[in-house]
Amino acid sequence: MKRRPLLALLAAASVSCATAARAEDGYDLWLRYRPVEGAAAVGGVTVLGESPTLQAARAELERGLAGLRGGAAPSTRAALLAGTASQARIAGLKLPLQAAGPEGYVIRSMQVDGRPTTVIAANSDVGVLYGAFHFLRLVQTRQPLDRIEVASAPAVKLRLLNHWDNLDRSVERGYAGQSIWDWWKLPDYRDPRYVDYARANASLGINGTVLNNVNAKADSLTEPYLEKAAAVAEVLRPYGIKVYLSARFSAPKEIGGLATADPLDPAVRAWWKAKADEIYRAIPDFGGFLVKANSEGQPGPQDYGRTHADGANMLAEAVGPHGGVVMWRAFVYSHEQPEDRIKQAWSEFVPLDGKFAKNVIVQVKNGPLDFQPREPFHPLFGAMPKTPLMAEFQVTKEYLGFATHLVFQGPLWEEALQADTWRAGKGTTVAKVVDGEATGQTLTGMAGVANIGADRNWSGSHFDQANWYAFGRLAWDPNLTSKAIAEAWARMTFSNDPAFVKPVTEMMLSSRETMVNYMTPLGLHHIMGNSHHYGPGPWVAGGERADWTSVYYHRASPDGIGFDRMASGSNAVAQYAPEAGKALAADERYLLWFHRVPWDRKTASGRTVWDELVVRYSRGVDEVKAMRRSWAAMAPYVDPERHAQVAAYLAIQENEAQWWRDACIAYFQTFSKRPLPAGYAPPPHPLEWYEALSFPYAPGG
Ligand code: BDP
Repeated sequence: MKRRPLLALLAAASVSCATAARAEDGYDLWLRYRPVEGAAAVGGVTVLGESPTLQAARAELERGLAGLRGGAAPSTRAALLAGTASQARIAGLKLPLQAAGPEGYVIRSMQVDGRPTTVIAANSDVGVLYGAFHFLRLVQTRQPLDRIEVASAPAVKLRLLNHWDNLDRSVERGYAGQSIWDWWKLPDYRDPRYVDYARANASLGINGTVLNNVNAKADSLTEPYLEKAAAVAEVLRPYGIKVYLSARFSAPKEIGGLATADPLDPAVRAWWKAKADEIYRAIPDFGGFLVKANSEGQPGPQDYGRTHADGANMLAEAVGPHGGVVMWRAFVYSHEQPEDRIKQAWSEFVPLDGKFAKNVIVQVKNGPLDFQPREPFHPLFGAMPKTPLMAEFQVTKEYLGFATHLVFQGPLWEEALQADTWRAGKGTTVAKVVDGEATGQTLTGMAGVANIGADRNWSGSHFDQANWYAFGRLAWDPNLTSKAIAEAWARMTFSNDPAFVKPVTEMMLSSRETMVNYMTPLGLHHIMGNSHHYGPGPWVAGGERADWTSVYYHRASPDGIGFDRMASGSNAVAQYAPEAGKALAADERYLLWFHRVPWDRKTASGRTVWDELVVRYSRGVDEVKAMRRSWAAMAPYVDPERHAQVAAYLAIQENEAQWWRDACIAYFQTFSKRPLPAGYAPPPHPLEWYEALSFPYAPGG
């Protein structure tokens, strides 16, 4: 080999240092605090007060600014002053703190004692912490720092993660390794990672976390596990994050030795009261219970002929005196009911409107089925005005390609939140129901099923961190655009360079529609692999219940395809306000959700339904190819370690998009009996080949 002259080698090394940042493993999330221009102008940090929360705010500002300044000293000409209105120096500034409420903040550039100062002020310590993170975001994303005028308060009260984490550290539908909650070693060992978890959540304004799976074990409510939960609560408390637990409805029988869990039985009620008292002795600021009852085999009040309200109210009575809430899930369906599965929640809950105790909030998934790539919004939003209602989104991507598909969920959630329910006239968006504007409810909330695990990068993939991030930002402000969220995240997580930010933001924003194209175009739904939900499975039939199959939902036959949910069919459309139902039924994105149509029916493009399906499936694959190209061009802006992992995952995604396309086309063609439109390649394998694939060890099961 010819030796290169030393000089050339040195030059090459310095170029690669300047362009590709040092290797990163993703642990730092969007709180990387790498040097940015402009940070040097920020003055030294003064945080008034010494509570643990204020100490956390000070530590974050110091850590963040030290990193952002790249080791340079703070500017001596400017200052940074943070504190609550209880401090005379802050009160004296007469900032408009009224609107900030108990958790909001004001950030202002102003003269204080003759010096240009950035002031972060709030009514509470946690407001200061949230303000500190907001300020750091401004620096990280290179916003102008000399004329800041920010006032922000959360639109919803409960901004929660729901961990579907089991006591053995497995995570239901988790694709990021084991649970971060190391129950075995708690309470004695508190993984330092819990602090970083708290910091990341506080940076978004998340203020609660349900530690255990909704498919709960009663053991979580026993003394040893309460001690463990109390240890976690202690770590999270300074960051404004309350701990909640999923409660198993039959716990009084399983761990209480009672013969029944009937919510109207006085002994059962007394048991829950005593249990709640015990919990609050261990965790004085315990948030409350999350309950999945009478759904998918979980016990519940209906086992005793009682209603969801009877069950929820019993628990509400137990935690109420301590200020706790009960989040009662509306994700219910039972096999005895022959009704279209997507109608069941509405049928069971709407008659109970107004019957729940004040501290009960009904938790409703974004759509009426189950976190599909695309669903219309859940008809319960706006249909229970006398009941607090919170939205549940799935951050983990159970139906969206697990951790290896790059799918940014901002657009999915934005679509749901901005959907018009029409319940109090035009413009009654889901967001307005969720934040209480439409109903006047003051107990409001948003829950995200966490995608966090023990993987070094937290979420199983670098881009899935964006989904955690987006959920938190939307919980604070459900009217944020997914574009603004994607852009801020991309800047903080990777690079502020416009040559990076623009294409990557575009890739993120179109990624959801791309996934819909290669998985479930034109309103198809629930056609994934059985039980593990990995990959295509439109042929799934039989088994213990029809509504766990694919054929139940797509109903393909030689005559056509789709589920008739109009008046001629299940009439699920009637669960919406008439204007909303009309709009949804006319929207081609939901064609096969609401209608059963012949294969030759013309779509908006002028193509038949069959041709359009093939075109969309193929487009989805082409779009993933384009994502790969666009990511390949980003190499100069990203450290090699993260760049390579994203690139490798995109290759998996392309293969799997192709697999979805080919398997679905092979399957549906057996009914459509039509050729593929000209220029579209036939699936490389016969249908049987796809059907024979099996995945006994898919993660998240
Ligand atoms: C479905 C999941 C299942 C959950 C259920 C739920 O497949 O694992 O237990 O939702 O939300 O999406 O309770």
